Amino acid sequence: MGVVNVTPDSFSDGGVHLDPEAAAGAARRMLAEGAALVDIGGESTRPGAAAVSGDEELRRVEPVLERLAGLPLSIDTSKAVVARHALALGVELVNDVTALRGDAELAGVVADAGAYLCLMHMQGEPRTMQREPRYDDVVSEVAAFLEERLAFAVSAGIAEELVCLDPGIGFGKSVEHNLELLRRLEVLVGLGRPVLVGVSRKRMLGRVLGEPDALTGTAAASVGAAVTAFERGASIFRVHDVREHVEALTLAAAVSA
Ligand code: HH2
Repeated sequence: MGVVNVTPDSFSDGGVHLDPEAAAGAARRMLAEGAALVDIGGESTRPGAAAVSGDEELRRVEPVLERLAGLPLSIDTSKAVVARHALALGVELVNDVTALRGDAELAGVVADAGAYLCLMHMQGEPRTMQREPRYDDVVSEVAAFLEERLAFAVSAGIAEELVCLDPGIGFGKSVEHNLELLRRLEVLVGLGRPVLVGVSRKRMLGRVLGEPDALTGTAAASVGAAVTAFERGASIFRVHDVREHVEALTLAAAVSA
């Protein structure tokens, strides 16, 4: 899954893809490099990010989705109004970082469209989530949360076969919490749904490399993290550097096979 953020403030590509033509070009390039789909987002969820209105989010993403009609896309949104428009334009998957807790109408929109859905774990909300996140056992707490949100999605009429689960790397988690989730990813894989991991360029990578003030991580560190996640059963990788990940994961898959 390639990432294109149509935002001024995303942590890694903020401002780069604000022009719809540039955003569509980046998405096409990612598909040509081997991405199975591209995740289009109109609201940053980086730590400290401010929320945007549905109107503004739609204004950012709609011209991009129109230019990419017919291509495999997901929409990174928590808002029913944005998801509804995106699905009408042919988007196949709704990637909701609130796991259907942000907008009471979103579950119905996904169910009615028969769309794929990604449910992600987050402790707190983006503005404040990195202020001292706490868990007794991060892996079992994230697993219990995802299991509960999956049951909720199914009760709202979304087919279980259409749902993937995501530990939410960096969403209300310390570096050690993130590492523990990657280390014991099999517990989440054991929930029986495909596991998506989004660690690409995140600041924890820079911190592991010894830069306490890092705001992003490198492509090489991202690839390393993705390969370890693959080896523990992850099957969808949300990444900014598509070619590098496709090459590394093709190699890792060949070894596993
Ligand atoms: N991470 C980000 C955004 N959406 N969705 C899922 N399912 N999993 C993730 O880990 C995830 C996500 C944050 O990264 P990015 O989109 O690059 O930045 P920003 O939120 O600043 O736009």
